[in-house]
Amino acid sequence: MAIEKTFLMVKPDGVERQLVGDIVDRFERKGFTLCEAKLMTITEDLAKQHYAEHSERPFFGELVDFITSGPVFAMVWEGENVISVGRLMMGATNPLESAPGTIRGDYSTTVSHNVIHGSDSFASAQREITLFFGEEAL
Ligand code: RTP
Ligand code: MG
Repeated sequence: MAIEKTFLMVKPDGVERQLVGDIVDRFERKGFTLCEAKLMTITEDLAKQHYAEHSERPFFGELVDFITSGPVFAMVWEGENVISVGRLMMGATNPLESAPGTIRGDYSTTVSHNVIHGSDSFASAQREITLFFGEEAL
């Protein structure tokens, strides 16, 4: 049994559309445990660090502008295989592949405004939890 932690974040479009409660509810009903949460506005510097792996991609500027455009709801969740199961619950990045029943599949039609972020690996989870909540949240 792999009990692990992941970093999840409702993006500015999801906060604006008042989807925070629904998203928290989905993860609680699944059986995961909320460990940390805060409503915050991401600085340009934090956005660039968070999405550093995409810094050479053509959409990087738009991505940083979007994620800093309004408050996000940052969270740490714990549970069995929560990193990969959380990604399944989010749905695919490509809106043509995000299935109904997933968060993106239910609430988003575009790749840019896609409601939620989730760590994509153990290493990403460790890095992102530390970046947003400090090492003590690991
Ligand atoms: P995220 O990091 O936000 O959880 O999303 P993800 O893992 O599903 O996707 P990733 O490949 O990490 O991309 C990060 C975010 O960049 C935007 N994106 N735009 N225009 C494009 O082709 C494109 N590709 C990716 C998306 O908003 C994606 O969530
Ligand atoms: Mg990603």
